[in-house]
Amino acid sequence: MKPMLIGGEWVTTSHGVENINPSDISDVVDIYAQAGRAETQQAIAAAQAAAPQWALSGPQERHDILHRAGDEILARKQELGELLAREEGKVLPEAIAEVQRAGQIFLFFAAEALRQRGEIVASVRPGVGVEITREPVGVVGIIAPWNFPIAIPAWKIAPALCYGNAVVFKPAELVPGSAWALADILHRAGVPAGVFNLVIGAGSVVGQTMLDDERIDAITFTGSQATGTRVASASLPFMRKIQLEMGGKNPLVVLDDADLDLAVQCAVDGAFFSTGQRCTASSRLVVTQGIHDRFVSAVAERLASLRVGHALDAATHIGPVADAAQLAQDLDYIAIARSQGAHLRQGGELVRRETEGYFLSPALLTETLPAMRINCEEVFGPVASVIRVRDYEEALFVANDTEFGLSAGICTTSLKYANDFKRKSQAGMVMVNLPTAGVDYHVPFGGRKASSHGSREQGSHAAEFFTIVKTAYTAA
Ligand code: UN1
Repeated sequence: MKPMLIGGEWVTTSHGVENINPSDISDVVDIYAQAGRAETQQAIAAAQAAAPQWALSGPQERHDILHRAGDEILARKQELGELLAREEGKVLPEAIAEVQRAGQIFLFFAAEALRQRGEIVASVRPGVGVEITREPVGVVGIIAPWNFPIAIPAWKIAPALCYGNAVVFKPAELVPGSAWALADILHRAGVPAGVFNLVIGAGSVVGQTMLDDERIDAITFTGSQATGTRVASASLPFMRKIQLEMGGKNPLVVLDDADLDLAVQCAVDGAFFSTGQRCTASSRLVVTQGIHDRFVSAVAERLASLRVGHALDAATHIGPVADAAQLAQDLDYIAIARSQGAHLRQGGELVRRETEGYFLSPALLTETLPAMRINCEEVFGPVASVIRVRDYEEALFVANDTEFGLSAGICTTSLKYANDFKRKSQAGMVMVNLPTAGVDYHVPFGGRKASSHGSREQGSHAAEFFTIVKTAYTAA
C-alpha cells in the first residue's frame, strides 16, 4: 500500500483506496492509504506549522525545488504517461502529453519564483513613500478532479509553492497514482517537511474536513458545479479565498464559409478526444444551415473510423470512460436527449473489447434544440450535440445562451466573423479555427458565468489567487 505524505513523513493507515484501470477493471494499479478526518487534520496542522518558514524562503530555494520537480517529471514522461493512461483511461500519447505539460508548468513557475517583484508608487502626500508587494496567502487546500490526474494538480501546486504557500493536496480518489508520483517527486526535490501534504480519500471525508477547517486560508478547486457551490458556501463564513473551475457547455460554431476538413477536425478533437472528459470539451456544435448536412456527415464518418479501446493499445484513438458512474451518466444523457427529440446519428453504444472496461463509442446527436437538457447540462463524456442555426447572428446568440462560459470556438474563414466572435463571446477563452479544448500552459485559464469563480489559473495571472497584496506607506 502506498502511504500518504503528512508533515514530511510517509504515513500509512489500515484502509486502502484501490486504483482501478478503466480499460481493464481486473487490473488494480495499486492501493493507496486512505486518509480519514484525523489524518486530514494532521496534514492541515503540518501545513500551518510549516507555512511561516516557507513564506520567508527565498526565490532561489523555491526555484530550485520547482525546477528539480519539473525536470524529473519531463525525464519520466513515458513511465508517468503509462501510469496516467492506466489509471484514467486517456490514450498513451495524450497521457504523455499531459505529463509533459505538468513538467512544463513546474519549469514555468520555477522561473516565476525568480521574477517576483513589487511596485514603488509616489504617495499623494509629500514625504511619504508607498510600496506594493505580494505575500503568500498561507495554507492552500487543493481539490483536484480525475480527468487531468497530473496537469491540473501541477497547475495548482506549482504556483502555490512558487508564491510561498503551504499545501494540503486532495487528489480525486479515482486517480491516486499520478498524485502519489507527484508527491514523491516533490518530496525528493526537497520541499521542506509540512510544506506539501498529500491526503487521498473520499470527498465527503477528506474534502469536507478541509472545507470545515478554518486553518485553510484558500481553496483552489476544479470539479463539478455542485461541489464547487459547496466549497463556496463552506468558505464564506471564514472569508476564505476561493478559486473554482466548474466545467462548461462549450460551443463550437461552424459557419458556412468554414474550411470543412478543419471544422471536422476541431469538432472531433474538441468533443471526443480524451473521451470528451474535459471541461473545455466542444459539447455543443452550433452549425449554420449551408454547411450543416455536409458537416454532420463528415463528423459521423470520422467518428465511425475511430477505434475505442484499451488506453495502452497503440491502435486505440479513444479510451474508456473513467468509471461506471460516469458511464451511466453518459448513457443517461444520450437517452434523455433522444426522449426529448434528438436523433442519435452515430455511436453512443457500449463496445466490447478483450478486457472488461467502460467503452462507449463517441456519440453524435443531431436535430437538437438549445433548450434540451443535452444542451444545458454538462455530460462530461464522448457525447456532442449539433444545433442547426440560420446564420452567424443566431450562432452567436446560441453560443452565448448558456449558464456556462468557459471556452468557445468558431470555425470560419472570415476575419469579420472571427473578430466579432472574439469580442462578443461570453466565454473566458475563445478559439478561432481551433478546438475549444487544449490550452497553453503559460497563459491564463478560466471562464465566466457559472463555469468559474475567482481569479484566473496559470501563467503569471496565477499570482492573483496565490498571493495577497500589501500596500505599505512610509513617511521619510
Ligand atoms: C484543456 O482543455 O487543455 O478539467 C484543459 C478540465 C479543464 C482543463 C482543460 N480544467 O477539463
